[in-house]
Amino acid sequence: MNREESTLSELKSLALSAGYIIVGTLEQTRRPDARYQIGAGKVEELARMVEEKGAEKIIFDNPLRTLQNYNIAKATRVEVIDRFQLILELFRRRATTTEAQLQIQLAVLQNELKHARERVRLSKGSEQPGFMGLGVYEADVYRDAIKLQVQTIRKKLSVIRAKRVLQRERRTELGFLTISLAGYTSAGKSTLFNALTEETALVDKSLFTTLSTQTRMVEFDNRKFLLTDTVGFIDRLPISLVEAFHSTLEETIFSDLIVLVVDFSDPIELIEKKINVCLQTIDHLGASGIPMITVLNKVDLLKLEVCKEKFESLKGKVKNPIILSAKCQTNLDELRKNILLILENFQAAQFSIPISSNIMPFISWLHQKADIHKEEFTNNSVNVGFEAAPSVMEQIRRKVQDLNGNFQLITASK
Ligand SMILES: Nc1nc2c(ncn2[C@@H]2O[C@H](COP(=O)(O)OP(=O)(O)OP(=O)(O)O)[C@@H](O)[C@H]2O)c(=O)[nH]1
Ligand SMILES: [Mg+2]
Repeated sequence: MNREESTLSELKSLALSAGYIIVGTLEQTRRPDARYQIGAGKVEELARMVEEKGAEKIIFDNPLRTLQNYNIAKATRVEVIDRFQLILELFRRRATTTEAQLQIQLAVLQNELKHARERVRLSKGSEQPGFMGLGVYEADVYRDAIKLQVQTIRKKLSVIRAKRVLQRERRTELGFLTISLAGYTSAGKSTLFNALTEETALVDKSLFTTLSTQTRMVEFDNRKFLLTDTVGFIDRLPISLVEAFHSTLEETIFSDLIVLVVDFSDPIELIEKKINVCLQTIDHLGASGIPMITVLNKVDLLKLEVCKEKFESLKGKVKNPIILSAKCQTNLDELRKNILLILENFQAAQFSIPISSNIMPFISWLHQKADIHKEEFTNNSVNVGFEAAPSVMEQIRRKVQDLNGNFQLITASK
């Protein structure tokens, strides 16, 4: 499967997940045309195809500029959207929580703001599908109206976010270590979440089934942990959507262990591509220092030989790989054992450092690397109690020393 095939097949899955019926596909490999994105001859072919098949919408894999969108709609007489708009539509359909709904509205409005001026200009006196109704606005009035809505949504989101931070702090105070399931959309995160928690989170073959996080207690070997199911990652997720979903995705940053779920039944090149997307997203969220286990899921779909071959080519490229099937619940014990191995190695420590201008960057860095149980600011010092993986403990000790603090290792974790 080459890059084009895999992106087109992903676009198809996205369209199906959003409820579309696909009546035809058209491909072209060339430098993007300024006017139509595709070539002028190809647009004619597209227009004929739309008419013959009775298509009601065209979905482009490449991002479209406003003018290109307008020109194609004019030539084909149907509405045109691109991959980003499709993802937004899909998210909008799926959003069930208030937070997810607000996050999507924010992403939609931010996108609209970017294109507002040109969309208003193009829609003056036009009856183009997708551009209708905007002609009554002056561009500035329209932009101001959107900006106001953005502000209102941001305010509402910050209230929800504060609640989420509070919940997280409570959980930390209780002293539970947290594990989050991360991974490409449809990798099987919710299926694994259900298998480990005996919950019934929604599982579906379509993309972006989960758009809000949920956390449950799990118990392995008499130790309790908190397990979080999260929203999936996807290639070329527009930055405005990542930003809008930041507080949901942020749950990943504040965990002690990331279980990266991978669909092992995909072709090997696609597996590697998706893993890269996930690692980049995790890095972008500031969570790359957190210990990781890589679950190679859906092994029930593979023959033993193929499984061995794929495992060989991934070995060394992924952290702590474990092959399993979340659906058939095979090899889950191996996963539990590995989770315990990593989390039981956590060590507890405390330090006290004199207040100086350098401590805030250090404290916010520490929040990403360690599980903080106590944080106390006095007149002239800050006292912190925390747990961290042995690999970061040494870094923390050195930084504390550099800041003229007192560092004390308490015990290996419970
Ligand atoms: N054969 C097989 N299918 C699986 C396995 N795990 C998950 N699936 C299927 O893969 C699809 C996606 O599963 P989900 O658990 O919804 O995936 P997700 O990662 O939570 O997806 P999003 O929430 O959409 O990001 C569903 O059709 C599951 O039944 C497995 O181990 N084997
Ligand atoms: Mg899910």
